[in-house]
Amino acid sequence: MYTTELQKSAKPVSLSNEPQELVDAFEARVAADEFIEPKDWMPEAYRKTLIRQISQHAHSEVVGMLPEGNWITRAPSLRRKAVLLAKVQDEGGHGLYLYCAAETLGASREEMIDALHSGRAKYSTIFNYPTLTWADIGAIGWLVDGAAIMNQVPLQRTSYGPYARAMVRVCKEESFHQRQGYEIMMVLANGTPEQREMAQDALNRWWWPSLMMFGPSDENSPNTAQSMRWRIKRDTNDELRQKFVDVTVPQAEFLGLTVPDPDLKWNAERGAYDFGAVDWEEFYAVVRGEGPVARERMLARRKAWDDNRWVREAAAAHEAKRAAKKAA
Ligand code: BYC
Repeated sequence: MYTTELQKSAKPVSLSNEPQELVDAFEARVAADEFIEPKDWMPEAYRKTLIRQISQHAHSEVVGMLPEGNWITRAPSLRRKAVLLAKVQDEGGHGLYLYCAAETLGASREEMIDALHSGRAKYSTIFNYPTLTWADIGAIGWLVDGAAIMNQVPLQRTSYGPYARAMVRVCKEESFHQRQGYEIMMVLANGTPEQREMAQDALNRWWWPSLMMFGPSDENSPNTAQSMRWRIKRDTNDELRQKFVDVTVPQAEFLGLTVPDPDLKWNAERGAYDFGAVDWEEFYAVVRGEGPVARERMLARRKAWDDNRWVREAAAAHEAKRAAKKAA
């Protein structure tokens, strides 16, 4: 319902210097739920919006490797290490599919990475919080990957073909990630009193930042109306946040843990949970780069880029040799 209202209120696409018949044909294809493919004509603003969202999504996956990568050597058993290693590798893979999807729109990998490293590009606020205990790895899998799935399942039907197809595999992997996190939480929640306390503490610290992952409230989301109209986004930020709360609260109850929100209450009339207000000041501060470990995250990314320069150079030299041999 809300979605329809937003779609109606969306401003029409800028037609300034784009041929009306091309715009009309594009809009008709989107309205018919056809995928738009790289070589198809598309409005410049649609291309730009996609490059913005897909590259930010890619950056989030790659920066998202850091908080968990930090725990690979400290995971409590060989099994936990192997599983976490696989998860972190998956996140790197997601980043690659997404950078490739953005490249099909004409963005260059170098430009995108440079925008991240220079602080011009955004990435998800969630990765600017520290992972203090092993329970944080459980909470990230359960809540952060859980929120990611909620947001990404509808993106499998986003209007841009390469982005939608990348999401199919990403969602399958995220669903494994969510389960591994929940399993860690189950073991801790049913463990010693100290382990239980650790699990509760992780839930206390990750709950609100996870709700912030869905972005600003709809009334303060400058991009939602147009992205819904173009079917890049299929649900609004608030709709997905509500769905996440409704699915996750019973999971917390099953663990015997308490969601840190005194206003959380089942609303039988709406068939959904009412929940407290997100601290938007904190959200915007983290978006501005003032998150607790924002500086460390960017230093780590820049260092990895610099330290691995030789790999990129060797790969380029190898490719040049191969091409020269082929041409000879
Ligand atoms: N953090 O108009 P809005 C993962 C920005 S990784 C930072 O609502 P939009 C994982 C937004 O970009 C999963 N910035 O924007 C990885 C916009 O700024 P600009 C990451 C945020 O795009 C490793 C401004 O605020 N998922 O799961 O319509 C380990 C206004 O917002 C945030 C994705 O990237 C935020 N939380 O909607 C474990 C999903 N929220 O660009 C797990 C794909 C908003 O106008 N992205 N902003 O300057 C999306 O679905 C949408 O871009 C969003 C925002 C819902 C995030």
